Amino acid sequence: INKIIWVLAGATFGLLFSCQPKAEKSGRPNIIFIMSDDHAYQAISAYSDKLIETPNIDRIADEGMLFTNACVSNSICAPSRATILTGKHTHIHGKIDNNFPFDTSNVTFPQLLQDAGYQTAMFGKLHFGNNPKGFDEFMILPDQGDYYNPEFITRQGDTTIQGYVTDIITDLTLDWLGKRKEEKPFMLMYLHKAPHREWLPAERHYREFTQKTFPEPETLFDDYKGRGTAAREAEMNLLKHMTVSADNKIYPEVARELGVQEPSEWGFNVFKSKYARFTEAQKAQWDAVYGPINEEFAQLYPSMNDSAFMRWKYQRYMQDYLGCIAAVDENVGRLLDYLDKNGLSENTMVVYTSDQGFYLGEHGWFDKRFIYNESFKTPLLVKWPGKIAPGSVSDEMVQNLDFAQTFLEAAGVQAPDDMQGESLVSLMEGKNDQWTRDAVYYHYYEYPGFHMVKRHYGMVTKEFKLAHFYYDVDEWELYDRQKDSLELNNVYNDPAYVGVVESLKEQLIQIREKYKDSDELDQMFIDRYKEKGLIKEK
Ligand code: SGN
Ligand code: CA
Repeated sequence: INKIIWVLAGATFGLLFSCQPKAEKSGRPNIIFIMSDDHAYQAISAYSDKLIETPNIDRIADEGMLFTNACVSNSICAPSRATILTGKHTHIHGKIDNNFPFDTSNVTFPQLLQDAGYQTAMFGKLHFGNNPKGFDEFMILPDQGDYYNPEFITRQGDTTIQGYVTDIITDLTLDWLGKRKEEKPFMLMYLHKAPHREWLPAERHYREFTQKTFPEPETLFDDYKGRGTAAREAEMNLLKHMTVSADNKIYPEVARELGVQEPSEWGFNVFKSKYARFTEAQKAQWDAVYGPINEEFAQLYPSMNDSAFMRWKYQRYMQDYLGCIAAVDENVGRLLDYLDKNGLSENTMVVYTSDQGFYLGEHGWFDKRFIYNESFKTPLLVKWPGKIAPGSVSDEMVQNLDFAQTFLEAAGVQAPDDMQGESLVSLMEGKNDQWTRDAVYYHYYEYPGFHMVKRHYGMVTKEFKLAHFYYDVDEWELYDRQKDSLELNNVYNDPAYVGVVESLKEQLIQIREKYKDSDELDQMFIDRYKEKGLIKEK
């Protein structure tokens, strides 16, 4: 009997003890998903140091893996975020553009992780028009959010926080990390608003960045010859469509006085509403740096020709855009330091990515949306000590579609059969032979709409990119990615590519079937635009 009592006592003690372990026994990893909004891979020094040094973001690649061929399936904000959460293409989860709200009956990976005992939290920009599901705690920006003194939506109500958005989102994130229960693993989504348009840097970066001059991309003065109607008609050219006030930060009264042709009144209104958000002290800091820029512009503008104006706009754009990145990089450093200091680095997978790529003057453009490289590719850096060898590189064609299954596999949770991506865990572990996908699918819908990029779908392999632009055109484009890395020559009608076109079109039919996309769905989404009055019937 004594023996039995001792065994029972031991079991009870063991049970009690196992209920309060410091860290979970099974060792399931924590997951931190860091995503910025519109952060081009060209502005991360792990990819290229032509424009900016990002030592903190680069640490993730130094300690882990750099993906050099990561891409999105629809290069626009909310659709990309919905794909990340659901592991499905946009025509399946239904969030095809920024206009329609996310259908919250979709199953998302955070819900599955939460069900599996993960603590979950989201801080920053979501842009869904509704609150995220599957999170113990969240503080999100309404819609696009603001750079200065931003408002946040929480389950307890809305609140405004004074300061700069990138710093605030990090403060909220670190605060939550400090308060979380240590006995459970966590999945944290840390989602920056920066460097989204209208590119307002933190005050501490105003001076440094506005004094810099950046190298111009070789296609800044692209004339769009050799491509189709879509490239020519897109409204994202620096000279023609970037606003001198909201984007380039010339005060509306200065621009008016000079008679600058603004693409629309809207640029003036955006500038005024953003400036109005500043406190008096913030206005003074702004004026101290941007005032002299305005004075200089007033001197130069009367004698500027188009190419000089284009060059000036490019520099102004880069100064503010890259200034925003500087704060993102510093704050990523704060988070990584926190993990190191608190013994969390070892068992945490840290991902850095963007909701899509972005044009930094390439082809004369800003914004995104196209299947062409700068918007299609997205940065992806991942560290996961013990699993990913430091300093490794993968050039496989991975997609934002793959995150959900990756995180579920890392957490040991079965992914639902209808998710459409592939877990990246084997690639991370260096088991490249287990990776079989060699083509990815792409589909963009938001047309007519901002920046007027036509609807198109396509397929991309390491060698080729095939795209079909439809709705108000019926045009095909083919790029030879190895011979034409700048994508300047559509070779769809080049006799040398007849065989390639034939075989890729066949593969495109198959990939559309594989992902359950179809002409009927394309039409259904067009009809949705008509019903909502987003397309005016002729
Ligand atoms: C805003 C921007 C656009 C941008 C869309 C979508 N204009 O409308 O330039 O393409 O957001 O961006 S702004 O000057 O008002 O910011 S997304 O990242 O949300 O998809
Ligand atoms: Ca975006």
